[in-house]
Amino acid sequence: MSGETTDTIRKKKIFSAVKPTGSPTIGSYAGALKNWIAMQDAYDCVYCVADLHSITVSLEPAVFRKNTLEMLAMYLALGINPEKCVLFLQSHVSAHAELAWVLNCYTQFGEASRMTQFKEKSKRNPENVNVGLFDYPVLMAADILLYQAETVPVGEDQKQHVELARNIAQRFNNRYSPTFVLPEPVMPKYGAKIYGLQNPTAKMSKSEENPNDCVYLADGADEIMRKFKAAVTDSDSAVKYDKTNKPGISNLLTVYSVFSGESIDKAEKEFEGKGYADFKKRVGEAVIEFLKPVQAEYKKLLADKNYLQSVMKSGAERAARIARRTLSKVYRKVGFVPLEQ
Ligand code: AQP
Repeated sequence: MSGETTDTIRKKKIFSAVKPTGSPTIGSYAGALKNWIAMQDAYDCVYCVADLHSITVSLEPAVFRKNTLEMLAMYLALGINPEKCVLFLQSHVSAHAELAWVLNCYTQFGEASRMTQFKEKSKRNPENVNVGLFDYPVLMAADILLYQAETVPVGEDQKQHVELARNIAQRFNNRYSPTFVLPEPVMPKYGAKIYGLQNPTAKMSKSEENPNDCVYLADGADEIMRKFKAAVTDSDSAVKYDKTNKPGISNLLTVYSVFSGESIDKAEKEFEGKGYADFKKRVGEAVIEFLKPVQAEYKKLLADKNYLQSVMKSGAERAARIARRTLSKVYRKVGFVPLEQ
């Protein structure tokens, strides 16, 4: 059933999104998308392509449009089913921007300034520290709260933002009366933070400048293998999970576990006595095997513009209906004068 389910046993609601600032990575899959797919049956899911969030960095319009459609096609190819969940583009539902403005007025400058991602991104890109970047977590709070999501599947880097959304919701509820459900972040056991292949102490990011640091879900098999073979490890030879002393190998073990479905303990046993070269090759193969059918489906979907349009249209209509209900409630509570119909 959809986001508007009336099942007698009410399913918990979840919301999540990925921004199309580039092609999705194995990190986005491990931290968020894998959970999205797993949660589709048991939860009432609302998923979106967070295009509004993307313009905090400067993007070429044609490239941005392409990224957005590719992201949608990748969601579908991975198995996000628009019959089971509400799937849409964020910019197609104006309530996101509208609620974000209201929530800005219930967010303290100090608490927004403490957001780690804002601090890190401002440092990395000092020539474009725009207000949108600062306000990003408030828009994310609006995304989540509009759908009354109880659970938000995210990677580790977004946990702080979900906690901020919860604080804003609580503040609003205390000021008026219960309006928003208080959301909780949920992270996967393995893969909540996948690190770069060249720098295994920093998060793998789709906008990373070094293309060898990052494996994209749309990368070809040869490219994937080349990147894994070149992954930074250490001078030891034991395939053991030890984040402090062996960050590269620990990261590769995590990737292997996410894509092969094997636990890290079992993987350690599997690679006992084998060298790093063998291990890296197996990690590459596991990712390639997993992605083969996904990429075939992705290519088909990308070529079917009419289908993508129909998914976007019905998703936007369904999302807007749910979002409008929450926004109307908020406007009423704040004291805006309603326009009589
Ligand atoms: N490396 C990662 N490991 C685990 N989870 C990750 N996520 C992203 N990278 C990793 C999770 O994927 C979801 C969507 O993220 P996003 O694209 O909306 O934002 P982000 O976290 O800022 O992703 P990037 O790749 O780092 O984007 P850029 O480079 O554009 O800033 C989130 O749940 C995130 O935790």
